[in-house]
Amino acid sequence: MKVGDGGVDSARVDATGMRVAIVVSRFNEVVSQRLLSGAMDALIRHGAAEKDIAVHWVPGSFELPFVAQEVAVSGGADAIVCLGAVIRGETTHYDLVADGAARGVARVSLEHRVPCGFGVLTTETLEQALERAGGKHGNKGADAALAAVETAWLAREIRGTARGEPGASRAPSG
Ligand code: INI
Repeated sequence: MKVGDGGVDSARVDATGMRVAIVVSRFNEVVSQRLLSGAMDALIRHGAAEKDIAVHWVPGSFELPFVAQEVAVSGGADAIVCLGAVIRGETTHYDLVADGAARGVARVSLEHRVPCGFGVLTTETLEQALERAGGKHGNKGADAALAAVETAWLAREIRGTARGEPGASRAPSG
């Protein structure tokens, strides 16, 4: 098993033929644009076709769950990736936005049975966020994308709809 920094078993991550929706927050765009690039790169490196990746921009992280829900209800995605950056300011708004995004995305995932990768950074400073968006702490957008794809495969296996590899019948290569 090859497990990367993001906890993903890379031997299980095959995005070939998978329809992925990325919902990304425009707030702190300098960070979220890098998370988006990381997610796109990772998906394409693991076999996704660009035409099968839909990107939906939303105003802020608080809006991520609603649009993720719309995608889930439409049935248009096998996996959803939510990206954003919530950076602590001087008010408690930070906690409300971060909490709303996390709980909302989790709820969409469970209620609609669509794996949702959670790539929303919650940091004290912009610098810490950039370090996690392609800097010295990796790219959490890429990690969230691969986590969603791995989880989508797991769901296919459990539901018995896997069409071959990677799947239960496939020996991990690493
Ligand atoms: N949205 C973010 O994505 N990150 C933040 O850091 C942030 N802060 O700090 O306020 C933020 N706020 C906007 C929020 O997500 C909503 O868009 C807004 O409240 C309108 O609903």
